Amino acid sequence: MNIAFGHSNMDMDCLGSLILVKNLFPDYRLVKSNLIHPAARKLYNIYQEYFDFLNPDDLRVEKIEHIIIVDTCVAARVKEYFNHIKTPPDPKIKIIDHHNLENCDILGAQKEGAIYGANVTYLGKLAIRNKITLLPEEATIALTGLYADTGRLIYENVRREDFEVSAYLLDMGASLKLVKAFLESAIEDDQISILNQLLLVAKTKIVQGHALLITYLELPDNINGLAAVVDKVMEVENPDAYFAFFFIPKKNTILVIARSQKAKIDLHELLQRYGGGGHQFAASVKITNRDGEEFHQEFLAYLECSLKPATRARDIMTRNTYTIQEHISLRDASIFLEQIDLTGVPVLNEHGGVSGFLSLRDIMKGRRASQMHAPVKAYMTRNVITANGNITMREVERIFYKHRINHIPIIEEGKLLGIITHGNYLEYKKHQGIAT
Ligand SMILES: [Mn+2]
Repeated sequence: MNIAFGHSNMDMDCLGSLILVKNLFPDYRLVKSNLIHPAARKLYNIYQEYFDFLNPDDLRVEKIEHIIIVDTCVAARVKEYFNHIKTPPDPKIKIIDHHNLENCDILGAQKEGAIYGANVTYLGKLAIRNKITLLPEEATIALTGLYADTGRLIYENVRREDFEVSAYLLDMGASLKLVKAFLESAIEDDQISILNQLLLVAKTKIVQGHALLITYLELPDNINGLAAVVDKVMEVENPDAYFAFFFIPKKNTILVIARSQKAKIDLHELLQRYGGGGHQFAASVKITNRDGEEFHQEFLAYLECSLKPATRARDIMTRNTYTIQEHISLRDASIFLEQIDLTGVPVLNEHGGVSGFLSLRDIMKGRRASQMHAPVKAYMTRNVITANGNITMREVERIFYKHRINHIPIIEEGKLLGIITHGNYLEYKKHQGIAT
């Protein structure tokens, strides 16, 4: 007999991969894990008949010849299956995984895969190549897995192949409405009550220029799905980072769940000090035998001294910015802007102070009025919105949005220090994280 399985605690990408294995390798039976990830339960419950799963227990009486393992290459994550497989004979093992296969510790296995956003993508590419036709239900299962692992095709791990396979799955009849329904974490009544309480007690604290959201809540008992509630609060409040403290006196435990969307706030690194961890943008830690309020205060003090300072306007601005004098003609100014390939420049008066801003839009006005000989002074925008080099990126964003401008001259002590363009801002944003 030949079998295929994914990792223990099967998630959506794992289920999506298995449904493709079933189509690609029809002489393999799928084996289910005894554990299904909470986020994947709805998908699993509705579609279980399409997998026709064996239980690990069923393997005891079988002679296993070939095994395909999907979505992991780590022995500890497939231990539950091997506990039920008789040896000898030693089965031939093939691993199909989208993680770094150098970390593989399953000995003697044949390995294949590629670093794509989802494991579904690698198998989907095989399905395209082999002209496999899927049932619409199977395509929906696979696309749910692909979307789950790629954050709906927006995480940093996404490759063009993820889009290609998404298109193939849509062609096979995948329903985006159903995919959306499976991805949305159903929030239960007790989670909604916690969500309301968190929003009520939430406080924003500026630490090293970062806007941190802090909540502290005492709970009578453990509640499932707190992480999903924290994600919702993050979505609503949109802070740079969020630290949620839950104190459960009955259990003598404190749970800290943290989310970040800034590269400078590395949560894994921050929470390691207390024995926690996770990822750069999502991490948690459980503390026992400490008073909740006391630990909460200690942790805030720890943040004050361990957070790296936020990026400021002066860190990302363009220095040595071009300027023009207010007395030159619009015609000369227009030629100058063309030469330096910019859409606007600060205008300086005879004392070297910024007296206005001249953009292509201002020049257009002069051109329409046949006033190209007029001095810049006559058509420039006065009352320029400027800022100090100390402002945070959040403030930069707010100024761009509120005043609908494309440039912010950065001025200190009356002197022009540099300028922030949309380009500078977008370059900064490109290197930040996506909070999930
Ligand atoms: Mn995966």
